[in-house]
Amino acid sequence: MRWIVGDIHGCLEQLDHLLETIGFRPGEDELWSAGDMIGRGPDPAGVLRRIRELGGRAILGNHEVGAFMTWSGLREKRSPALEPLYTAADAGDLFDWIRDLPVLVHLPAGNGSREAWLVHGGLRPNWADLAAVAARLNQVPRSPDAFRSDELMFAAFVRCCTPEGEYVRFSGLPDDCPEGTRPWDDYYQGSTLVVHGHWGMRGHYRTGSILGLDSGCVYGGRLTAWCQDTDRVVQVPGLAG
Ligand SMILES: [Mn+2]
Repeated sequence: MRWIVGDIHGCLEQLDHLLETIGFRPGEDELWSAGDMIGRGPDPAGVLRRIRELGGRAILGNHEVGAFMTWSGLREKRSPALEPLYTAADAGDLFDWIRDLPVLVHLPAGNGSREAWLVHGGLRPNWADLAAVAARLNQVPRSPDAFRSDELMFAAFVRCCTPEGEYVRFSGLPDDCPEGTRPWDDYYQGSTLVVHGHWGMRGHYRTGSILGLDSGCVYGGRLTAWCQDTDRVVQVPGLAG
């Protein structure tokens, strides 16, 4: 079974609870994070280690982008919640792994299941050939400068954007997108399912071709996982407020 988990944000206990609840079988099942494994929550290094020790995979979320930029000296902001990661004995290893995480991933269909694209924030309106975009965004080894690329930032940060593909910093509800912008998925014309995280205020939702998995675990919401093979959604309670 292939499981995709929404934004974990350093909530190791909740991740472990979720894995136990779904009966995750290391070596048999496949684990994916939809990005934002770290940031805000209590144990960022623990979450990264757990995912890696289970053979799990992940895409880049905006919190991984920000943390990597701080780690590599590209930005000064140092979030206190990430100190345990910056000072971990294995920080070098963990950041080497983060540096080369893909940004946009195609998850092939299994037995009767639907294929999907996985991205943390969303897709740009003018991205027609997603395989070509993924090939650009997922190129490794990734140079630190690649973290500043418009396309990479868009995929990891967007919630509301213009039809031309300019995103705005906004974290409220989809109906309240700033003037001139709409939720990125309003522009999506494809029929392939797109699975994303990043929009905790919107929570877990499903439309015909979009599946949102960020249900605000670190804000006292829930941690959500979706099984691509069975189309099952499982949730556990998030960090207590
Ligand atoms: Mn995010």
